[in-house]
Amino acid sequence: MSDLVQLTKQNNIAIITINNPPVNALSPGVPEGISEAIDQIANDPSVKAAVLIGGGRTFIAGADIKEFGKMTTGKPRGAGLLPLLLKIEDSAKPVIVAIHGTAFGGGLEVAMSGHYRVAVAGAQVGQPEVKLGIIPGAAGTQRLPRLAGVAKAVEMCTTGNPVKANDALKSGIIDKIIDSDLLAGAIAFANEVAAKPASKTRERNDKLGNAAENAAVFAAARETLAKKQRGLKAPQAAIDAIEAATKMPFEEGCQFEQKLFIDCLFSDQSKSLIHVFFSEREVSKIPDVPKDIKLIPVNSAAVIGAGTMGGGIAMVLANAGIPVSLKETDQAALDRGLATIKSNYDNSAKRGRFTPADAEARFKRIKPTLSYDDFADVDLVIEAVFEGMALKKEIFKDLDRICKPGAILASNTSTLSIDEIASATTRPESVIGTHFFSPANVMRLLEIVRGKATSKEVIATCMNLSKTLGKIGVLVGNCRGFVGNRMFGPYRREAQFLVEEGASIPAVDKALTDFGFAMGPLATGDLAGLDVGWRIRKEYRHLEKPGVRQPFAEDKLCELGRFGQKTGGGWYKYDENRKASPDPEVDALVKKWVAEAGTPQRQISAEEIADRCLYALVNEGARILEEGFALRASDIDIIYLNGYGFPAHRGGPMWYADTVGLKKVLARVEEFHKAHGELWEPAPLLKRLADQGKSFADFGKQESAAR
Ligand code: 3H9
Repeated sequence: MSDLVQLTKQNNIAIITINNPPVNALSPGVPEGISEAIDQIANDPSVKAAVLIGGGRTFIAGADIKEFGKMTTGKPRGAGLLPLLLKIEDSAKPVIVAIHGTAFGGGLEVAMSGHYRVAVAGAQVGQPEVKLGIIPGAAGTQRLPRLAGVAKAVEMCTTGNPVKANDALKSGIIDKIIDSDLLAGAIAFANEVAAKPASKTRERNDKLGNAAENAAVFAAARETLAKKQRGLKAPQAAIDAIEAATKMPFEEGCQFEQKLFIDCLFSDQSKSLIHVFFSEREVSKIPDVPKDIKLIPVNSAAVIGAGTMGGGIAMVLANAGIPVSLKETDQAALDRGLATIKSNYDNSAKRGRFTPADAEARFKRIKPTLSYDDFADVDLVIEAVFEGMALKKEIFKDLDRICKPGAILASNTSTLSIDEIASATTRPESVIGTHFFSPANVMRLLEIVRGKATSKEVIATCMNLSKTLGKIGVLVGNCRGFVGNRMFGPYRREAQFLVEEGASIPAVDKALTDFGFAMGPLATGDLAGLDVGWRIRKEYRHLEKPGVRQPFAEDKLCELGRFGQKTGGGWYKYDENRKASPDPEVDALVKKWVAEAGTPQRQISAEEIADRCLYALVNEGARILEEGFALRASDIDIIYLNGYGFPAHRGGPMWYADTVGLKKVLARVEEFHKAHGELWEPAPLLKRLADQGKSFADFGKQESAAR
């Protein structure tokens, strides 16, 4: 038998244990091993029943996702799962599936082919396939509604969200929760049921509902999808497959599911989402930082600045159980900051995110202060005052004097040089950038900026801390705007140019929302505040090359006090509920300004709008990658997916460029270069990879192989 699966016996109960660490995925060898074990059990008269269990930290967490890439490139390995599941279900001796950790995807599908399922209270079950752009491909859409009912199956298969053991028990997915040792409990359960007739899930039709009820469930689910998962293929297919379960015999339903599964698996959406899955795990691997490096314990923290960012960061720390001092320079600002935090917590409690007691406990972890008194002992300080180098240096000089040796001194700067900030201290090795995104307590991205001297311990601690804080930390280098904002500049620049060249404001935003962004670049500017970019542009005007075209309409809007949502108008006008509508006044102003500037006007297609904005991201991303400010193309993708609303099913800007093909991308960039001048100079890396027929992903691989 495959060494990934072991068959043992305890008296009359056979125990099939899967041992394929880390998550017992159904890699080649696992299904074969289970199949062989079932055969042996059938032939062993001393066995009355079998327990199927996972070794290590979990039951089967699903199919081996790495194998999907091989399937779509024509090299599938291993046996299909469907026959195995029929074999388990047809076993004359009942199979009791014992679940701990996660029974996800193919893992739940295996579990549902067993005759009974028992689980520890902490276990979770789920069909997360949609998160990978696919649907269950081993009869999950056919067996789950038979166990849990149609509505529950639709919910689980379209959202991909797991359910906890308690909920799984209530909905009929599992039969019992084992409070003691799982294996012992499962064996006891097996002894109880061994002599009883066991039912096969595929023959249980009592929960499949009636046509009228089901029609309402499917219609409601399709309506939700149209709103919340616009353009996504897999959730739609999941509903179709479950609908098939209610209308077709089991075998036909399985064939129908299989066809949809394959369609989804071969789609660009699935390839992109699988790329996202692995990229999210890759991002925490830093080639020159050893895995076992000693981390600095972070048991207490302080935040400087109680504004929007500082307050949000304090909440993030408090939410993770870390007590935090929040410092301001004057009482009024401190009170304002604290009031905002309090109201955020109250709202969370009202919406049921936390219990009132929990919200209170979190709030109490934040200690307001006007002095540096508590700073001598804290393990981590995050400075979050407004963007001004002189002020930041002054603060870091103070911190250097006050904080204990080894304390991590972090800045939340979004643009300024970490090295220059660190130069104000005598311990640049302890200084690092932790760039949160607004609102800090909501946005998942954390850019961790490595200075020239930042120590590996400090880097590793901050990467680890990002997980503790529920964030996804991405290590970036110290360049202006770091990775995210450095790329965002050209992206928004093109959006403005397009308006100045004749595209309507809603047309520019629509081209990007049609691509999948939650918001277009101009509406995003209005949300973040147009004055932010305006101030930065004014500060860095001296760095602009004379004679190189720059957008001007947004600056002129700012000069008129139109900063976006917060002033009731920016590119759009906003009502009291901040609902946007096009503003004819802005159209007239832009028309006047471009006429004065002599900017030629023309019709611009949605395709050109999207290409101009997206390839501006890609071209800058390529420079960043080549200059080494991002470790991998996939890290840039993670930044855009988690901080800038880039649609996950497109995989991120660099992956998207790879899917289009770098030759095509380069050709378009060269066209724009010819038409619009030197801002579109193709990045050398883009040119090189395109000429070599390679992708950004290939570049990442070469790099990591070299390290
Ligand atoms: C499916 O089942 C389709 C079916 O219908 C069948 C069709 C025929 N495969 O996340 P972690 C790796 S689709 C391969 O850091 P955690 C992961 O890359 C599948 N590898 O741990 C990482 O590797 P590394 C449906 C996998 O404790 C390591 O394991 N199932 C897989 O935070 C540890 O992972 C899913 O979508 C896999 N299936 O979380 C479940 N899973 O150390 C996906 C993990 O080299 N997985 N790895 O970076 C998860 O949600 C989480 O990994 C899990 C553990 C909750 C299980």
